[in-house]
Amino acid sequence: RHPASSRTVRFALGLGSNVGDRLQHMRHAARELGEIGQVVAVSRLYETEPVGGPEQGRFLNAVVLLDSHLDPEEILAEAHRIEAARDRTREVRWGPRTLDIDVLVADGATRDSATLALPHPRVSERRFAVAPLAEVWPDADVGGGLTASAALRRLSGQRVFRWSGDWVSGTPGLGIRAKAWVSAQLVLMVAWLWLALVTGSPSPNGWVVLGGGAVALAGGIQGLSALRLLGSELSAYPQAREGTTLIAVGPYKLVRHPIYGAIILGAAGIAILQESWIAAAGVLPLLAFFWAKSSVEERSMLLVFPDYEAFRRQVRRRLIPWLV
Ligand code: PH2
Ligand code: MG
Ligand code: MG
Repeated sequence: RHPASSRTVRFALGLGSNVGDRLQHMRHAARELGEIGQVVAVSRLYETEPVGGPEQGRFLNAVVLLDSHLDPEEILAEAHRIEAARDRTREVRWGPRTLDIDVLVADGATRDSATLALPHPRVSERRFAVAPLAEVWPDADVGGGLTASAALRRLSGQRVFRWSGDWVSGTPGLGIRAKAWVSAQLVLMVAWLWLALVTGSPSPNGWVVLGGGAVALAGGIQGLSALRLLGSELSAYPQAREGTTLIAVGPYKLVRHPIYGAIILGAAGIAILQESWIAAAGVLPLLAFFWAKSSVEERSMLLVFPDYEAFRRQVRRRLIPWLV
């Protein structure tokens, strides 16, 4: 089917899914595309707000770069075949779909027929397509004299959230960035503790001891009960350990990241006990840090735990029950 003499063309294929097990549909597409050519790059996964069409759920989007001997029409036919295998139906234009595979760009080839237009006529206006495209092929010609990265810079609005990890193999690894998060956390916590120790001038006062003690105790209970549940699944990195399960009992019924919340509560309790306004103000950067870390962490959890999305909807608070 692939005569050795014919030259290969690089294709950028846009993948999208917003119905059913979105991640599995996307994985299926990436694997099947490997059967019709050489996959040379796969973008990260983007969770994106729907653009156009009826009210519908968020999409997962990604771009696969494929080197293939097939011509654009044949690639399109293969894409439709792969979509059909995931029970893709075509009822509403721009409506919800299990799997959508669009030919976005074919290197050096243009088309302008009713069934195939290349570059894809709307790719440069759609962040959900051009953001993953710019990641793997920044110089791709998206039409209108624009490269993918130039088109991305011109776009505003349209919210897209990039997930971390290798979504094709299901490896949640953040690589070196995971270690950077842990190092930053250590530095921040040590700096805060030093601040609390040098700025405190506690005079034993019943109310202060009671208030600070209660906050610290709440943090202690929340943190220890979460640690007990996690056991050996505990990891300082903002990603799940391999082979772990999603825990949704105990403190995890109230907050999604009870251990981070416990650190915040503990710090607030110590600041009160130390009667230090400076240490109390220093809790804010700690809070901001754990807010950001848990946000990165959740995008990695979404990759490995299919139930994480429902868990997130159910457990609204992130760090401290009834508060944040
Ligand atoms: N696809 C559409 C219509 N709208 N919105 C997002 N975020 N992602 C898509 O893939 C998408 C869309 C039609 O194919
Ligand atoms: Mg589409
Ligand atoms: Mg399509």
